[in-house]
Amino acid sequence: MEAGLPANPTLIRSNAPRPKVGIVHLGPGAFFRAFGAPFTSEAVAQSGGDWGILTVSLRSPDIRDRLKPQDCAYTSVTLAPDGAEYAVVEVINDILVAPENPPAVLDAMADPAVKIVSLTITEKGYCSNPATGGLLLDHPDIAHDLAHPSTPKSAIGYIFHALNLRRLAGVAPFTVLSCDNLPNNGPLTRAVVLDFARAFDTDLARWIAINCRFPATMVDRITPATTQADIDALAAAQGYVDNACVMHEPFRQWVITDDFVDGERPDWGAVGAQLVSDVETFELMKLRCLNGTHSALAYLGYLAGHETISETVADPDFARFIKTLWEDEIIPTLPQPEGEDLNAYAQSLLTRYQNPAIRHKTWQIAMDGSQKLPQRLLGTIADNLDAGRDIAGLSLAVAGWMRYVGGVDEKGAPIDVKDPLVAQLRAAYEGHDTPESKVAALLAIRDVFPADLAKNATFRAAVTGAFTQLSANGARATVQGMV
Ligand code: CS2
Repeated sequence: MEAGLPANPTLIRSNAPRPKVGIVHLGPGAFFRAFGAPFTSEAVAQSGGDWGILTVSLRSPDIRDRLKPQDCAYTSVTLAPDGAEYAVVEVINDILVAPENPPAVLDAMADPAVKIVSLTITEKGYCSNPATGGLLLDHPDIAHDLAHPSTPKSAIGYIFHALNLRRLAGVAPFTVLSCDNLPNNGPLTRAVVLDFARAFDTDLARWIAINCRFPATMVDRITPATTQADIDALAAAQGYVDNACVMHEPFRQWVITDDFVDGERPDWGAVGAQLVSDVETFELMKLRCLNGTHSALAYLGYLAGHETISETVADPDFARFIKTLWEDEIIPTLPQPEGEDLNAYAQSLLTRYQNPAIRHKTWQIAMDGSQKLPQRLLGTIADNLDAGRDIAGLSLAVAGWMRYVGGVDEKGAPIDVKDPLVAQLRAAYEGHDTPESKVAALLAIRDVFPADLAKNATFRAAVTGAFTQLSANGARATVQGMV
């Protein structure tokens, strides 16, 4: 090494020509950098097109501060059980931090060259009622955005006001592409944008309803949050520091409804995305099989003292538990997605969970449970109740969530519960003494549990029974008892 040079220089972007910006992406977190951005970068390499990405952080400057010094290049690290592969992704042209200059973000979204606004803003970013999907008009950010067209805060406010600017300028709308784990994420996004629009200007609502497109997607790649240890490991392996690197599993699957404004989109199909006419069956399969068992493992695994998913499923009782969930309670509720074998799909999920190179924390997946439970567990339970099928395992997962949001683990240590409803959940839990009354208070939260389900006697009994056992015997023994 030459004297004076740092041991590990920072990643430097190549001089490759940059496609012009055609996509504005809201939410530059690890999942987007591990999934949508590489797909787009590969599609451009394969088929060309002006599909450079301008990404926007709606809240914190952290990712901008990591990406900008590297000219928005970063490393996507594929972690297989037998080793890692590294690819530098250079498809992000710039990154903005919305609260620093909201009008600049609106201008970028209103640019006629932008054809797609894509989103990875997590479930809570839609400001919708998790149980019903409708826009929360009294959400503070939504109330703010209805009153302040040029300085929005929420993704929905940005989308609406940018569409307004485009209509005023006589420019066609962009396609809004939701890439979050919500059922029917396209129609859901359309519904909340239209709820917002109707509260602002019904004429504009009509224009959006007719001209804008909101394709649904199913997105899948396990991507734990990047840690400093990951950054250090990359530096040791590759000889450069990349503060914006992302770690993910080899598997990826993207199913998209092929419904874009003027048909304009990158050639994602050329690099493995499935462009279909109906995403719903794929989305249900993924939300219920993967995210449903992920949440079950997150709450019960955390309570049992497991730090990661791979650690949790290394415990044979937990592995058996989720296999039973798939076989008896999840797969029987699913319609058949074209070209998928549901039993093989579930089997491959277990293999993916077992990947020891992926350190996906139970605590990370446990986050925002109030926003996740309805589509991951409760819909499946409701379908089973209608069909007279078993709900014991899924009810144990719901009871695990209830114990978890109580905020104290099985050793008496506090749990750092992250959830937009944390205060309400904690109050329901702490305001009651017996398992029955705690469960009843949590079931009464209408943002999470639809009234019909909460009133169902079979469901109430199953959750109360599971919660009582969890409180008395702990998660390990309860899971063991169930299998
Ligand atoms: C996880 C998902 O954090 C979570 O809630 O269940 O992020 C999951 O890893 C992805 O949906 C996999 O595609």
